[in-house]
Amino acid sequence: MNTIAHTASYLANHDNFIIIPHRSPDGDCLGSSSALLLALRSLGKNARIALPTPATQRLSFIWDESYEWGDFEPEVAVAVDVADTYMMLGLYDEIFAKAKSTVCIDHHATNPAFADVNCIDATAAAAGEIVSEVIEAMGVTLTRDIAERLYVAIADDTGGFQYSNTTDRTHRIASKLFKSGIDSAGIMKALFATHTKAELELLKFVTARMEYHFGGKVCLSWVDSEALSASGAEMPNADAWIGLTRSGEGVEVGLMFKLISDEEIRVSLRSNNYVDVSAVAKKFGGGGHVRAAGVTFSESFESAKAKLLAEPEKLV
Ligand SMILES: [Mn+2]
Repeated sequence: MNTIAHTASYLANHDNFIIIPHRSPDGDCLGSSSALLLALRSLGKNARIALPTPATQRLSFIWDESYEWGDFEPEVAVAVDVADTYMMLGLYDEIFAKAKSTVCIDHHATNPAFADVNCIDATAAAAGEIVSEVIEAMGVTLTRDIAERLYVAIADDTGGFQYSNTTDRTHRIASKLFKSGIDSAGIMKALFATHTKAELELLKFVTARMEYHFGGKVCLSWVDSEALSASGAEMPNADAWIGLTRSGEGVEVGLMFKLISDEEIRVSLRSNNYVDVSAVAKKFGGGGHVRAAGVTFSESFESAKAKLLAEPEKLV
């Protein structure tokens, strides 16, 4: 594994970067990627971001079209917050595998270290914490734009500093970001207290469909094309309500099933206190963190549900 210092000097000694976040980009990977792009540009380097799937409206305030990958020959591909190569979808073959050299900056314990330079730290609450330290080690001045993107990254992956992954390191880094004049209240409101009307309509389906299992210790819900078309929402909007599945009193594990198609079921797993959902996800080829993980099934909803419910049964 490579250190922050090594990664920082590697980036400082190269040029023409393409930064790749994971598919369905969240605040952590988009905030970390855009902060890294701005930091590299402040050193006079070329940097672009290639998105495996588009960013949602929720995060548009940290995105600029000048970041977008277009006519650009990259030398170094940097995967940010990408737990494994498949999370880059087609961009892995198209860009990452073809780059002269590769870097991976990530905080997933399940990351197999797939790049030339691997800066992976599973104790970091967000990739944004690691990117903050890499940027500092490169000697980049923390502008308000860079600091706000790093703050979005860290706030999003810690649920607004609420989750158990939040540490003194998280707060120390956040404190440094405050010194660059960030609008913390505005960012928190945008991330956690603002929903589109379609998202709120979708919420009706999510709560109506909630099922409890194992004496109320496991709660699940599901979103399909019917719920999406009735609410006017899109599948990424379902992510706004994943946390609700574990918010019920007495619930340990929350499961949100996203029915992408008849044969593709994507499941988000969350836990509160003692179930390691990344271990559960890993059994079916997925991965993630102890309290937040994901897995994709290539089978029907009923069959994916039966398989997954057999797992928490052993754990809760
Ligand atoms: Mn992350």
